[in-house]
Amino acid sequence: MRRLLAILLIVFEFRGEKFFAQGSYTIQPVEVGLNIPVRFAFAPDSTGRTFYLELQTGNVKVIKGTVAQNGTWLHVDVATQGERGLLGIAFDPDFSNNRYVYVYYTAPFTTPRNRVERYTEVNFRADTSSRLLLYEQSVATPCGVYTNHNSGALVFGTDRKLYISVGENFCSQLAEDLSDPRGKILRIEPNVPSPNNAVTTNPFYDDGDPTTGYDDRIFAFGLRNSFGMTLNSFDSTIYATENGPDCNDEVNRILVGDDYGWRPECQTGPTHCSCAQDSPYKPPLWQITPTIAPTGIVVYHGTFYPELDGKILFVDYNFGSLRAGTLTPAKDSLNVTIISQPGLGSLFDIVEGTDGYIYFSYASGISRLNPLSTGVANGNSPSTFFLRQNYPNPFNNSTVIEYEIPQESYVRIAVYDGIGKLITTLVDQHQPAGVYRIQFDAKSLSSGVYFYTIKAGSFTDTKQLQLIK
Ligand SMILES: [Ca+2]
Ligand SMILES: [Ca+2]
Repeated sequence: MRRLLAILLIVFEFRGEKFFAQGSYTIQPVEVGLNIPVRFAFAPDSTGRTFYLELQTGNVKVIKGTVAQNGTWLHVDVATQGERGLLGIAFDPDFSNNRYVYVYYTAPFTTPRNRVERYTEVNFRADTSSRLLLYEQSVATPCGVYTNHNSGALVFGTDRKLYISVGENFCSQLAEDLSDPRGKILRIEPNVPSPNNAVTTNPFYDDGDPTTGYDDRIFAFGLRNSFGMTLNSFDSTIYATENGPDCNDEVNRILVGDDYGWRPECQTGPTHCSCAQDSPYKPPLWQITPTIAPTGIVVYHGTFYPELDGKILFVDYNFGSLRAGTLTPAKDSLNVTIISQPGLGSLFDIVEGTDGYIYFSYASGISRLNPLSTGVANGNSPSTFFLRQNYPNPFNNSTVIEYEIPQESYVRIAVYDGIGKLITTLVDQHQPAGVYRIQFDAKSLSSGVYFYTIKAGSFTDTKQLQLIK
């Protein structure tokens, strides 16, 4: 009964959250039949490759466009118990020249070790002879040996240093212990081998040796398991998800030297959930109880989803939801709503593709969030309603339609064929004043004359477009 009550409580809390009002996103499968792609990343070069990590096989694999490539880019032997495995990937900021790729995984010793290694790509595979060990830490703790809370996120800062999220291996006392790297976000020099590769300006840097005095590699501390971490290129700051026990999951803005408050009294006991996570500790931007187990996180800066521009997007394991958070101007709080419930089970990672689309991974695949409409063309506030002639016109496959609305309006744009039959609805939502540009994809239509109509408030207009195949 107690268990049932707990489940009901979770459902109630979940239903109590607000969904976005302006329509719902559709989901487009990109790759299916994968084996727990726990994280993925787009190669920052012109090859159009997506790298993904198979959590439990230790394989790094590559998709080119939407075609899975044969073989593996890299294989590392991994421990697979609990949350162990292949956990993190990052490309060097100068990847197109130096071909460096970084991975985080649990190596299978008698007592396993979490590691960060760098590999150089040669002929589109990792050259295993190029291996450089950057971080290595046994999972043994003063509390015992546990299989969870390995974190494993890797991110480059705008300072071109490598940031590593390391969980406390289920030993809460380590998170506040400045002589241990666990329960921390570390910052290291990406080209110097382990262990004396701390950045000399780190807040607890003393002698450069992590085993004496402070662990010089610590950038921020007081964390339990910050599974997801991302660099927001607009404010040069790192944002991370944080997993509480049965309560107090968080999103944090990670600043140098800050203490995020995870400690033993928050772990168990009747009052553990009321254990303060705010001042004097660094308060979370957002927190939620009961646990959703937040995983991947990204700050969106593309144009395909104007309603999400600048928002912090994150996904979760327990409910498989995509959430979007809006930062307050002071950047001290996040207003979060669920924007999509794909129904694909647990979600692991969310990434903005080099093409500007939002992608996410689940236990057996990677999918794309389809835009509601495409981007606001510019920041000007138009003075009248206006529907422009599409361009190019005539067109082959795809054309762009631009329109202007001088005030917030309910906008509907639809395409009809020559006899007035509805072909598709391109926009159907409330939109703020602005200049908008949407793409009309006509790959599945045959050549001919079509019409597109806008209805915005009391304004209507129709124009003709010509498809030539
Ligand atoms: Ca030291
Ligand atoms: Ca906290």
